[in-house]
Amino acid sequence: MTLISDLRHAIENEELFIVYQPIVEMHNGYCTKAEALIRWQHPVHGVIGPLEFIPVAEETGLIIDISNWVFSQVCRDVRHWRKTLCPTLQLSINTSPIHYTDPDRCITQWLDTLLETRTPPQAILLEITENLLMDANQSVSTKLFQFRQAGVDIALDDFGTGYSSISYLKKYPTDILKIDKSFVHSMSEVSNDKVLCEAIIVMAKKLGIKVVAEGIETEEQRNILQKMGCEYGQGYLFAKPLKYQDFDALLKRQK
Ligand code: G
Ligand code: G
Ligand code: MN
Ligand code: NA
Repeated sequence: MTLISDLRHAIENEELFIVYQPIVEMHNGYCTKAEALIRWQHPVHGVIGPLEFIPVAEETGLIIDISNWVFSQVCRDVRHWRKTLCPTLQLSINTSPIHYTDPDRCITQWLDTLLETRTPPQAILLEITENLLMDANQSVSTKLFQFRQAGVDIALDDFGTGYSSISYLKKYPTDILKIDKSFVHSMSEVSNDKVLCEAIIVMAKKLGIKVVAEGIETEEQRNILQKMGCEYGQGYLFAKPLKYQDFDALLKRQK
């Protein structure tokens, strides 16, 4: 398939780029975090989203090079923005299960990258999904704790989909819980989802875990979540994923 051979050259041809979606503090709208989301500027097909090429990258092993590239880019960007515009900025990176299940891939290299580039570990947030924890083995757990020990925060992404096992919160180091957008969207219609949402927020708070609600599109959703005590919000209401220059401009405006 040509997508695979094209993807092989995407890094060296500098066709990959990162967009940053602001994560704001609910009470004042101030952006102190952002999620890094990868895009591929294909020379023929235009911009291709991660849902189309990340699975291919995972199957072929190309994900290792791609993720290493993402990690270094994000380190470089967060260092720059912390120095110039936002000293407390934290950027989050989506990770694939293979990074934790394959011995010695990525994880140790990423810790080295942090040291070599003098990126403060607290500037980085690693997003993991419940799928990873579902069939987690010792190696996964060891690596998560290694990161945590180094000072990198861990976020549980897409919470509310999948199995949402509460036991994960006890068993694995979790600093941030991201409530999935499907959950946020059904909140206004289905009252059960609203109750569950509030329960998740209250529980997380008691465990000392911060909550990010994803996919906030309306003022109504924002107000409900803020009343429930949700600390952070992400979604089109605040901002779409932004190109480097546009995110830079946003940080300048709010400085
Ligand atoms: O931005 P968008 O909605 O198209 O992202 C779709 C999915 O792709 C998200 O679930 C996100 O977790 C995943 N994704 C985005 N960027 C990356 C990345 O750099 N690495 C990995 N592994 N997944 C990513
Ligand atoms: O799976 P993950 O949470 O990593 O992916 C986040 C995805 O959600 C990104 O691809 C992003 O483009 C998308 N997204 C971000 N904000 C919104 C929103 O307000 N509404 C919807 N429908 N999607 C969003
Ligand atoms: Mn994510
Ligand atoms: Na999500």
